[in-house]
Amino acid sequence: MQNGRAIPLFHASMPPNQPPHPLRSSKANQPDNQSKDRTRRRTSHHPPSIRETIRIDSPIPHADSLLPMLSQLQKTVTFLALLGCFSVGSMAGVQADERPNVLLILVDDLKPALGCYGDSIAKTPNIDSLANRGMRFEMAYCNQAVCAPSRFTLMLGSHSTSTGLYGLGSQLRQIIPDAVTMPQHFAKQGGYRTESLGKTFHIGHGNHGDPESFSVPHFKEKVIEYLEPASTDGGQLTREEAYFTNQMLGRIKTLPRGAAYESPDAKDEDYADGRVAAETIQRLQAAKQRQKTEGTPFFIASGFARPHLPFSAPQKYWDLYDPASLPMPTHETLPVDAPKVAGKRGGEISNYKPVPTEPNADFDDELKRNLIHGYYASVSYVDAQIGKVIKELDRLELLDNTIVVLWGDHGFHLGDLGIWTKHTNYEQANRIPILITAPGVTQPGSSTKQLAESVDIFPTLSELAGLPAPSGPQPIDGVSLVPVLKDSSARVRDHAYHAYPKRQLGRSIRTERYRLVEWKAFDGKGDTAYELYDYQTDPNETKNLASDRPEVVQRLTKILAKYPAPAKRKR
Ligand SMILES: [Ca+2]
Repeated sequence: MQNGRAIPLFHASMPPNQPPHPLRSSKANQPDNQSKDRTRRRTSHHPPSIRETIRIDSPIPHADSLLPMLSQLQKTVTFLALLGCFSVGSMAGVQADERPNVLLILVDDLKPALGCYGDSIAKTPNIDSLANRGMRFEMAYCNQAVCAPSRFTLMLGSHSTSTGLYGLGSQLRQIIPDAVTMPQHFAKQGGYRTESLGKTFHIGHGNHGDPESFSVPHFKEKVIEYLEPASTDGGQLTREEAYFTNQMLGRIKTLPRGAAYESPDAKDEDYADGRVAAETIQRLQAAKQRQKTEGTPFFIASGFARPHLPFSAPQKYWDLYDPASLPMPTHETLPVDAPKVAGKRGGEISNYKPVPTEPNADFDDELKRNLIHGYYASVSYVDAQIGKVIKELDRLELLDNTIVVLWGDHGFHLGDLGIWTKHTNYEQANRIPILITAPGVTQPGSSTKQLAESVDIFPTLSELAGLPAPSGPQPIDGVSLVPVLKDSSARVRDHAYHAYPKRQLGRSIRTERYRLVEWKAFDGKGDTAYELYDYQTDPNETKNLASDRPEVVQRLTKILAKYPAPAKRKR
């Protein structure tokens, strides 16, 4: 990757008396002593062997030697930009004292079922086009495969095993009252105006979001939504609608089940994601104006609900797919020798009709096909809404000074291993899309096999915006991916970590080749069970190899042992 080209030029475009800015300065990627100390403290959760052996500093070894060249380069930089000589997005025309804007796109339950991730079924031209603008992380993982905890890991930069925020109803401000979330950090350290639309923090199951995180009131929208009267037995409050609107939480099972999917002839804006896209467009227009008149950078978190269940999407998105050619699950049993605790039956999916309510009941082929069809239709629906937002960003000429991140909060089982939805430590529930476009830093259409976690986004965006690294008070588990954004072959970590609490807590290490899961009681007492999967020889996780490959288990267990003892479950 030709990362070296952009950095000195942006460095050069900065008046010498300005503080260094990471989008334009390689020097800023070399932490000063104070921030080095902070880095050490905040990454203390990571195995020293990894932290100490991987260089995460700038790929430009002698950035300071470029300083005498600044004046000359300064004169030429605009000219070169006008000639379109840069292979990376240009920041030309942006004043040095301006910080880049951030548009954070959160998509609920989105696995990499996207064209840009090689899914040949998915019709996702807009997300594919976004991927073409920046870097795609091929091996990105959530830290816990369920909505609320996953969003906390993103917004805090902390693993759920570090904070104890494991549940859908976990209350952030009760557990860490003074937590500084990513948008708070941007507002406090960078003077950003921070806004939140749709599903950003999880609302429901007793949770009410986090108003403290944003400069203006949250634009709230529905997650569970129906247009067809038949979907709600004629307009009744259904189970999942009640969960997501904090109603009748103690009596959910007395309510009727809503439909798992519907496909009315409807407009995009008839559902929440169409309205979130329309409102995001309005906010971008206002932000552009504000930037002109007041110089205020924006951090807009725009959260989309689909492809979360129910698969309620306009008919035209269902029509993009031929049901007969959809990929049906081929391996529908738990891996051979997997511990029972690792599996998942019933739960969320059973709260929708016509899904069987018996946890161990098999789904018939028609139901499976409809659910898979609904998932893909929902992905295409959300893709179209995201496309409108990106188009507006382009029209407003904001793309050159706006960092765009697309993130799925966790993956999704579509019948593989006999599992539907999420809530496991397996690949399909934990692998997520992460796309990052950072003007002047990322190469268009680049990709990397760097293992990345949700917790990495907070330190990454902070560094890109020239802000101090996040420092808590919550424990910071993420590392900045900026070296990788500059050079796709750079490495800042050699594994990803994720966890899921069930009767026991399952903590997992995912390397490029393997996944180890350790199942243990929260208090560490009693039996321990291990799962080991080799994705080189068994990509579909058909067999637990823990007893066959003790040397690999031992090696990965040593990494896991260096993480702090897991926090207790709290409400
Ligand atoms: Ca989710």
